[in-house]
Amino acid sequence: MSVHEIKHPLVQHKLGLMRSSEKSTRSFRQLAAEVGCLLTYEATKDLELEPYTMQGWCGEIEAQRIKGKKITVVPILRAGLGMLDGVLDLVPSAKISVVGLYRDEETLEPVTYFEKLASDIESRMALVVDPMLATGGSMIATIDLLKNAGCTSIRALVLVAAPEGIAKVQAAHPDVDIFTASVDQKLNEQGYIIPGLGDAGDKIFGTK
Ligand code: U5P
Repeated sequence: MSVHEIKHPLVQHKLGLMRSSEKSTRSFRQLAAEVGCLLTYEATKDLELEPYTMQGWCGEIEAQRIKGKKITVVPILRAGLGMLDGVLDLVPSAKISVVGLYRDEETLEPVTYFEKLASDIESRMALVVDPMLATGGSMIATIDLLKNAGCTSIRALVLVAAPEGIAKVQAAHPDVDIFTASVDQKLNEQGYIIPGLGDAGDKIFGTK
């Protein structure tokens, strides 16, 4: 497994804007979708293609299309919804598998309260989206759930990741690649990423 820290200037510029304590809900939400879109571009660059023929303007031509079943995007409720529109901008016919987890504020352990997965999950690539990979608990629980349902191809897309969370996901699921705009310094005692973005869910939904 590997961690892909996307150094593209657009990604770094947009992430920098998101870190400002001055950002409005509207602007933070828009940037979360935009960075989500750019991470999707990177995370899908090795999708397998297959040739097919069709009628073009000058007769029969050969073109390429993505092979296999459509991707499923897996937003982890609720913050993951903030990246969903950006991902769908690039893969508009993806199926959406929603997973609801909350973090127990005492134990920091994830608790599943909602799960509705796309059909034929075993033959789809899953792009799990959550703005923050902090302790890694939510991501590991979601990957566990997807694997239990038969999914074998999983990638994680997170705006910001903490080294502690990356190490945990790597240990639990070495086959899952992580795509992120930044590997930040560390977690604080409350499980927040430093410098991070603060509470991404609150910022996306304007609940603070
Ligand atoms: N979270 C934040 N900001 C942080 C750390 C965590 O918003 O600095 C939230 C995210 O909403 C994410 C969840 O969904 O906690 C991930 O936490 P964890 O399970 O990786 O610890």
